[in-house]
Amino acid sequence: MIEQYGWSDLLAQAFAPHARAGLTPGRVVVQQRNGYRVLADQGELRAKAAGRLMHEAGEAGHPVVGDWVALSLEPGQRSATIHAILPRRTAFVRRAAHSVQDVQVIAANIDVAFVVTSLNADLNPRRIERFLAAAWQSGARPVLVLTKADLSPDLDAQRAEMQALAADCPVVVVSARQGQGLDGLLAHLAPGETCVLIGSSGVGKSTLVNALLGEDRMATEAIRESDDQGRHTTSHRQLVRLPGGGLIIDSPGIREVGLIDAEEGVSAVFDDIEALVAACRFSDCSHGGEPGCAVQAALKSGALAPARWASFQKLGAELAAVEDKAARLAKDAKRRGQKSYRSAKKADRDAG
Ligand SMILES: Nc1nc2c(ncn2[C@@H]2O[C@H](COP(=O)(O)OP(=O)(O)OP(=O)(O)O)[C@@H](O)[C@H]2O)c(=O)[nH]1
Ligand SMILES: [Mg+2]
Ligand SMILES: [Zn+2]
Repeated sequence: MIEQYGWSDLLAQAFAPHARAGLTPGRVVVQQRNGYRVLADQGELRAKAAGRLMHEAGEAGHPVVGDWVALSLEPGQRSATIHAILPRRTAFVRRAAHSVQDVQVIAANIDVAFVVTSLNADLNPRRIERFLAAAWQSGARPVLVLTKADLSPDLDAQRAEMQALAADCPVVVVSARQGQGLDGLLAHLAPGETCVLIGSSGVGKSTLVNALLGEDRMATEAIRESDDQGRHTTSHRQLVRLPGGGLIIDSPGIREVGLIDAEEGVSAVFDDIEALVAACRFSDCSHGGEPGCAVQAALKSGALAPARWASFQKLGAELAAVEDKAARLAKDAKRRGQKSYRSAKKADRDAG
């Protein structure tokens, strides 16, 4: 059963100490205010996090949808207690509402982040850029998804504008209503991989999940006619399995503000690796074989999984690229601003 939800040999390795302690592996599929639903070999179970887990950890240490967890089962009942969370391979994070320092993890162990925006209204490039940067930051592969193609005033122009903005990230155009573009979307998600839908309320995330499922399992609601805003119809995150074997997480609409900045995002997900890096003998250690390298030592002892180290390094490179691009865009904008200022002055002079 859990194999269908992305369980792997690597996870089984990480789980070994919990298995020895008599715990059962499961994946969090629903997160609600009053508890969780977890998919285990025994089926879908209601679960609560152990008090210790909720108290010791900051908010980033609470279980979230997509997490692999260690469970104790109540005999005879369909309920369980979550005792531990396996290290997250990737995580989509944002700043917690109540605190500047604390981060909230939106979803964990995601392979693909679908950044969703709709073509029925004016596109908001700044917003989409922030969503994309947050998606890069999560460690997942971002894909920009343009929904409601059937309502687009000028599909080719909108697509070109978005492709320019998304740079190397793929852009997919869909219409859930007309069943158009769904195969192209699914091409980005291999069986056993997990994706999350991220975007504002009302862009059509739940409608898209229903179209991919071939049934109306998620609640959807019309957007307000006055201002095209969604109504925050989806209230909790939920992971479901698609007919093709991919896993998809529908989530409530989120605003792009408060998406964490790059450095904090990495820290939230890879704090264990950052602690290792800080423990290397040389502060400029390249972790490539210098004496006293804590990273190499952890890799050798098995305390740090090679895959996790690789994804940390990959994330660093991608973040640098996103930051470069942001700096370039800012510079371009400034140059354009100056040019138009200059040409405006010239026009003034010419007129005068
Ligand atoms: N014409 C058209 N309408 C669509 C399409 N996809 C979604 N919609 C409509 O857009 C509205 C909002 O869709 P939802 O799926 O509820 O949006 P959501 O992103 O899940 O919104 P939240 O749950 O609030 O975050 C609904 O009325 C849908 O019928 C589409 O491809 N074409
Ligand atoms: Mg929804
Ligand atoms: Zn080192």
